[in-house]
Amino acid sequence: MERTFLMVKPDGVQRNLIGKIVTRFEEKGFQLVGAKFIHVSENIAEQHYAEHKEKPFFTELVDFITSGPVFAMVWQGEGVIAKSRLMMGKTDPLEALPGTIRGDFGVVKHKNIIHGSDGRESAQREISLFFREEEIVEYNKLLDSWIY
Ligand code: DGI
Repeated sequence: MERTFLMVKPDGVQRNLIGKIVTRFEEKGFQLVGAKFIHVSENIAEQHYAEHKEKPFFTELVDFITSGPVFAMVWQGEGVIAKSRLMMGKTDPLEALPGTIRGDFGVVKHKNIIHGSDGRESAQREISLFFREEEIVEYNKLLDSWIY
């Protein structure tokens, strides 16, 4: 089953949005298979944002994601990578549609509440950057027979 990496960023944590965000993905029918509340180290932050290394806002990105605790998660489900990107909304919260997480809760690009992998390759890379294999929990949910 497909998996993705989602993370409530420091602004989402400070604004008490962890519960609401988790609820959206639970209610959609996706399954939480990994979670941890952590302070991201500078080293992990730089690896996580490696594709933005040349961008002028790279230092800002690393400073922000290391500025406070984050809630890192692995979610599983059919089409979870693309669907969670839709549920997050566009990068710029002012462009993100109402009903999306960024559209409902964010205002500026550099404080956009949530991160989510943008494809299969990045999902795999990000999951293994933040989680060890044994930290991913495999389990059956009875409800799945009413979702699939
Ligand atoms: O995958 P996304 O998070 O939607 O967006 P992305 O991979 O293009 O950018 C990663 C993060 O970088 C994004 O969530 C917010 C931040 N960002 C993107 N563009 C800018 C930016 N931050 C600043 N300060 N300025 C930008 O232009």
